[in-house]
Amino acid sequence: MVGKINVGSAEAAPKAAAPTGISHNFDLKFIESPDFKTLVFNALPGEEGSNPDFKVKSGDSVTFKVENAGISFHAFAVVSDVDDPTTIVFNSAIKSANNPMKAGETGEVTFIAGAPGEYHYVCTVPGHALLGMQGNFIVEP
Ligand SMILES: [Cu+2]
Repeated sequence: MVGKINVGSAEAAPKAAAPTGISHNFDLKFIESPDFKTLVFNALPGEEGSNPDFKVKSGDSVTFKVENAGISFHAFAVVSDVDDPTTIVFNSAIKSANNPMKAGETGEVTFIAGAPGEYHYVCTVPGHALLGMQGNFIVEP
């Protein structure tokens, strides 16, 4: 086998831009399918508005307003690894898996989008992102 190993001078990791002064307001609702097998944001899969993509620029101010319109407990954050709800970035959490939002509660968080990359917003209660409570949060340079 022939391979190539790159050593040193790797591309620098992306860095956060300076604040841009631009603000975004995003609204989300936690909802559940009647059989509770599907947990999503805003609308069931295939319906309009289900798990929307959000795209911002590094340095933008982002506010998420989130409503727990379900019957279960939920919590919110932007994460770097969609399979690991503990990989929270940008101080973006609303409540937590240990202290989640109850049914009918609302919450909001404002943060500055950091280093460019492809992130995900999820429910941070273990297992909920895997059942569908996840969407793309893209930070552009
Ligand atoms: Cu949840």
